[in-house]
Amino acid sequence: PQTIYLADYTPPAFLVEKVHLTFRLSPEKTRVLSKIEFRPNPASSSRTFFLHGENLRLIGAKIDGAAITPQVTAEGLTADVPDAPFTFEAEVEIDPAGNTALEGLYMSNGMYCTQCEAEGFRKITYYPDRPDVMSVFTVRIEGDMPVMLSNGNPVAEGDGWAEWHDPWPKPAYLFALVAGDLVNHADRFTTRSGRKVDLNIWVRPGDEGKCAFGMEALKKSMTWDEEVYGREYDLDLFNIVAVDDFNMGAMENKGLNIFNSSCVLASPETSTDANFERIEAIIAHEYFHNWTGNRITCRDWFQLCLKEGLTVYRDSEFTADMRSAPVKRIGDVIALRARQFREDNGPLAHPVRPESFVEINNFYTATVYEKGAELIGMLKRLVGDDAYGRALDLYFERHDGQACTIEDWLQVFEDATGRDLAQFKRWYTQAGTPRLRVSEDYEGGTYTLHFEQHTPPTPGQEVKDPRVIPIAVGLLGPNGDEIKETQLLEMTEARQSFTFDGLAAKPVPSILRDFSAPVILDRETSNEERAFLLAHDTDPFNKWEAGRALARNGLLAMIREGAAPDAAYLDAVHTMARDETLDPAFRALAHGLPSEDDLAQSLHDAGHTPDPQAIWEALETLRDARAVTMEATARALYDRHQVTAPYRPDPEQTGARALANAALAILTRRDGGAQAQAQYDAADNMTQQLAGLSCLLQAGKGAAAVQAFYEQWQHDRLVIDKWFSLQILQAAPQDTADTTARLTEHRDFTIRNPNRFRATLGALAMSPAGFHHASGKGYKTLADWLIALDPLNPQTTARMCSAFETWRRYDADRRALIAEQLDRILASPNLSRDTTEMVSRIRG
Ligand code: HT7
Ligand code: ZN
Repeated sequence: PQTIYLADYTPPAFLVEKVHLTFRLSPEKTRVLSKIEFRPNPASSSRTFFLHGENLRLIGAKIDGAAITPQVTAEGLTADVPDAPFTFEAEVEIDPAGNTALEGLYMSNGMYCTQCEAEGFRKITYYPDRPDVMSVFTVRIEGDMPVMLSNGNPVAEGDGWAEWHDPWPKPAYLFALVAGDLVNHADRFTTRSGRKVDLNIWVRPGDEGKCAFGMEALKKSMTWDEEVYGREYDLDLFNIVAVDDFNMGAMENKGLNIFNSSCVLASPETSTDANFERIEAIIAHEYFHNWTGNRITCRDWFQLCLKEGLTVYRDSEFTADMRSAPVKRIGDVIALRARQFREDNGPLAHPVRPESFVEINNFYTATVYEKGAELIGMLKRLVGDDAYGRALDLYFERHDGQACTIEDWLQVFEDATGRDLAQFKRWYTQAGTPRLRVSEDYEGGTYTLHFEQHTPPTPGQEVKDPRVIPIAVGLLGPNGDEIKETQLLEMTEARQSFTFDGLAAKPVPSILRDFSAPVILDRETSNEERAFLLAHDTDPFNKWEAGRALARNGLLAMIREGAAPDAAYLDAVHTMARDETLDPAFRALAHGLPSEDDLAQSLHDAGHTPDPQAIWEALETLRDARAVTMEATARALYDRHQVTAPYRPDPEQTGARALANAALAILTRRDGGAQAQAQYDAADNMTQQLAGLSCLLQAGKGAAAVQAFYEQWQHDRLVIDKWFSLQILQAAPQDTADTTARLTEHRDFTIRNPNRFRATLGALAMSPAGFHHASGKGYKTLADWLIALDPLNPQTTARMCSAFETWRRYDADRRALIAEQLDRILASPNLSRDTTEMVSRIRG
């Protein structure tokens, strides 16, 4: 397959003024008629006319009304065209019902729906399918569907047809069409300048009772973007549609967002607190794209982080404002380390702005999204809040309606602040997580922190230059008081020292507060100091981090040396649990232990070969020891934090339930599941019911509840996804692969629905001890199913191959078993470009 390089970018030869599309819908033979007004691009010297197009049956084409016979290949068409504005027309036939890849126009439960990002529009008709070609779309839909939607505003409708017009020029990846038997949950929003906007969430009949939360989230997002970024909505209508078969979470098509139903439908009985929070964040994310992505889009797909990093950053700010900022930050860092640090550390490492790709769908990664968002957070820290506001205003003013690059983005910051960002740009171009070694000395009242940065090699990038790293530091006195408030140190050299004068005693440093940069801090320190920071640090992130480090160190000693559970950790976590001045949500987070994958990476970093079974056993031993120490406290916490008010997915109730459920997990190790059964039986919401079921499975007492749960919820596909996942996640390591295989034979398992596939095979991949079981059956089960899925849905297959990305950490036997499966996948006939690229990169 062909590799595409950023360095090869050239502007489009032709621009599109207007496009008119007519869809004659039919499940297997939809006709798409296009009329496209082209003009030569003055910024291009090329006059080669090429339109992308894949899997299209060309019926006919015309230029300025005269029939032509273009040259057609598997990638698109070329034709001779005038060196002046002209109209191109084409009629093509496509097969939505046969489209299992869920890109382009496809069918989901009898409903037509599209997914065009990144390069799906070329599966609908011939078009310059690149984000720097922006045009005004008019769309006519003909069919016998009760509801037929497209972007923008409805202009006319009749019996069996509807016409839509979107006044905002957009790239083809933001095109959308939906047609089906849908019902809407409607509302209205008035923008601050007085525009009245109709809001709808369109769902399958029966789901209308699960839309209210999403609608509130949408209105909150619209208000927040006005208040915080001064951005108003720009159409009279905003539609959201829920779709069951969808490759990712949601899509920000102009005025017609399409959502995976799992990311919009919510009710207390069927959704957990975590689901509610995620739905709120995704609705916000897609809405915020209207400005950061749609009004200002990307010049090419290498610039994906321009819209995704910024929009993730904006949605995390939104959640921090709506809920608890520290809890959001800690959750984000847990996710960043679990997904992005893992990626940066392995064969799939790539810069936030990659320089080449084979299949762009493989670059919708944690690095582009989450590290991309961290870069925005660092920029804001470096320039300050006011300057950030000025830079964003300038960005919107200067680039509205344009397709931009990271250079444009950084230029705006340079112009708004006068700062030179040449060094900062390395964050976009260099892959890998910098490691920051810290040492200290104290003499005559002066305390010095010495830092040394180093970024290990990543594929294709052996040597890295030093980056600018914003390091937020505070100092605590020996009695625990804060003696120096947080200040931002700007590290620009490979090695750099910073001094603090006038100190009466050697302080305890709190370094990288609020996780001020996405780096790994290497600092030799004692458990006493970690316990001290856990007790006294005023920075919530570093307080949590201290507890996490204490737990990790104790676990590593258990795994490596067979040590007993660390008394300092048990004591500290117990004290913290009883501290009623602390937010319950924070305490629940502080009860979480490092993940199996996190421990495997720590062992690998320290030069040890991780044994997944030993890691799992150490965690179990520590949890058992904690249950002995904390039994009475867990009982008290459980009782004190029961929510008696009617269910609300707000931060207060969510925090209380999280802490009570953390206590329940502890209690279950002492009472054999009695309390969990009582909670399961009494639960009137999914958060409580699922926590009860999870504890029962953990205790080996889940059989009856698993059956009852299925019978209660078999009509609800999103709840049944949870049922599939939980049984796999809670299986003992030796049973994980067999449980997965058994569930793939269940009548409700289907390879065609990405949510169900991920709920099942994704759960296997997310259970390290089971997935890496020495027998190799975890690897084989996953590989079998990836091979089966690839011909149907390459995008989801390729994404799920990342389960194997850490394979070089493991022992020779496991490496051989994994290599065998990777080679087997690679040898599959007609393997997709997506999966070929991913597996080849992983295999190395
Ligand atoms: N911009 C979207 C990314 C996307 C996508 C979404 C759904 C299905 C396939 C997709 N390919 C790329 C989602 C977002 O970041 O908001
Ligand atoms: Zn996005």
